[in-house]
Amino acid sequence: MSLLDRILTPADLRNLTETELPQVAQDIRDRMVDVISKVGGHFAPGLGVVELTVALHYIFDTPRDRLIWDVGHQGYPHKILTGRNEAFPQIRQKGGPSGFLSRNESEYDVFGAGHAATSISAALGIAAARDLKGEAFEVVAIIGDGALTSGIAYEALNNAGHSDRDIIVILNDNEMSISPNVGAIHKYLTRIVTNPIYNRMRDEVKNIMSRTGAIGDVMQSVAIKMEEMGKTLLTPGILFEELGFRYVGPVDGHDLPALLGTLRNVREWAGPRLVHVITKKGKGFALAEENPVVWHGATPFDKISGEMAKKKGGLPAYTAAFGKGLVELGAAHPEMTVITAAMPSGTGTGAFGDAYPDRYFDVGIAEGHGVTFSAGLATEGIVPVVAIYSTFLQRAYDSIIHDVAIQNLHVVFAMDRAGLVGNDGPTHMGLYDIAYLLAVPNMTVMAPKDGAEMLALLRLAIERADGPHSLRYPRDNVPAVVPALADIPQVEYGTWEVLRRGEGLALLATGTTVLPALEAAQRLEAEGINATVVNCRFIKPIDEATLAWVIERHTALLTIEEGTIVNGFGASLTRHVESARRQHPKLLMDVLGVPDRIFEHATRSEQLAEAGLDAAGIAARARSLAADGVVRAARTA
Ligand SMILES: Cc1ncc(C[n+]2csc(CCOP(=O)(O)OP(=O)(O)O)c2C)c(N)n1
Ligand SMILES: [Mg+2]
Repeated sequence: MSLLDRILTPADLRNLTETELPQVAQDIRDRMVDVISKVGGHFAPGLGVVELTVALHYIFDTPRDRLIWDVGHQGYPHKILTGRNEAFPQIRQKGGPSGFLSRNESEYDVFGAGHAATSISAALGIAAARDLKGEAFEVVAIIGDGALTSGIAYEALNNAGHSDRDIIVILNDNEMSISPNVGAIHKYLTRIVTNPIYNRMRDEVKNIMSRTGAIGDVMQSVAIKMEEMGKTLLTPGILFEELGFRYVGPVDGHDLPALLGTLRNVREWAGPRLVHVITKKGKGFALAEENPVVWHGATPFDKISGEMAKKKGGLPAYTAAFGKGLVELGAAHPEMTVITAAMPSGTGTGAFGDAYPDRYFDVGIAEGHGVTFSAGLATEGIVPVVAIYSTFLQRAYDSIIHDVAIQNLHVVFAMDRAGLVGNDGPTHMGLYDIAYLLAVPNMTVMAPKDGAEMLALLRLAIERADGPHSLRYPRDNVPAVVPALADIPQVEYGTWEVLRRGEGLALLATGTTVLPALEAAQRLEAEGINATVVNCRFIKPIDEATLAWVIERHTALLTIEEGTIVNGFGASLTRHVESARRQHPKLLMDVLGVPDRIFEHATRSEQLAEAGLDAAGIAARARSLAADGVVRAARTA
């Protein structure tokens, strides 16, 4: 039995001696390598915080003391130590532990996460609640250097430093976001860590302080002055000190005795405290240490060779097809730029950055800033393509309305991971963008049915210099080979595409649901239902001429979308259909989309089936609409 096997809760960990803790850390690493090599998941982030996690649960009295992990992708060691080691092999799979933190899952997951930079705000709220209730426990936020590129973290530091509340922030600095970290704060942190002068001179000031104790008052007051000066000039964390935090560090995050000693001290202090911990992303797995970008998240891999499982099927991901298309478009359009919010690899835009470094901007985990920055570019006639996942673009909603739409600026929004996202679960779902973008005046909202159409719509959005445009595509492989851009036909603005002409029933499908709708129509044909299928690639504006034809020629309409059923394509089309109802009083309409509830992690196909958005689900819904008799009656009329 390993030491880890004996730890069912952190209380068991706290019963061990300090000298046993390095072995616990080793056991956790072995467990992580073992499980993630089989099932995949976030890898390098967790490996980097093994000692930190052990030390935190050892020194703090969890769950009474509250640990609030930022993002949660580094939370695997925390899960292993807090009662979820046995279930760990089911991580990110249906019914297993979530890949992030979730309050439903464990009392040790104090605050759910998935998006970056919420930890300090949440911790401050918890500390304020504690003080209101007159309780006593420690509140500890653990935030990465990448998350510290997000404005929310500064709003929280600003508020917390001023508040004087008891709150501890652990800055887990591994000099990496998913990609190498960016920005001035990142440079500042690096200077703290790498500049030996800072550290040496601080030690000397301390030395003088301790010696003068024996020499006398005069020298002491001189020394205090020196310390003040020294603090201003030399204290490495002066930025945090000036914000009202007591700064401690840098501390080696893989040196357990150093971590334990520091945390033990810091725990005793009061007020806002920040501990700067230096870690190595991927620590303990050589390949992940060498290439933490690739090993940020891993697919199943061979433990020895490190070879990751290749994708089946041969067709590229939408992400890759998009990245390739961007490079082709960049050659034809020197005015075009690409903006990423810390996701060069996730969005596939890194290739554009390699080809045109001057026209590529990584703004950090700062989606709101990225959008307003793009609006600035657009005012000068530069064309920004803002590539942000559907879920993260939620962070930029005011910038979209206030900075882009009201000024009707030509900004192109490319949203990867739109729709059901699979194993990342509820925090990463791209289910809301249709609803939130439809509400924005001037915004063109587009959803391609496949990779070729994605590039055609992207080209259209770049060339059509008239206001904001958005397009959404899924976390999936393209359904068919994507030709070179020159061989992809132009799409005329605002037009739908009638893919199949039937009678009675019309399936009005958008984006990823178009091909499954076609398949559903084929299934229905065998049952005597001959459905029309329309590719509604423009969700806004709608193709009024084609819609009029559909209403004229059919008696039942079913809209289909891979987005929340609330205020989506179907809901917006209802308005148009209702105004035609006076001429067509018997027109039936039904709306199919993702039900209005939280979807937990599972594979994307499991989620599509659950939402009734695969071919079988679409056929079932269409069948029941047809069964209302109207369609058959129309067919025989
Ligand atoms: C708002 C938001 N944008 C983007 C992401 C995607 N993302 C997940 S982890 C990460 C990097 C975080 O870096 P850091 O906080 O330093 O953690 P590390 O992986 O280095 O431990 C990014 C960009 C996110 N989770 N949330
Ligand atoms: Mg980092």
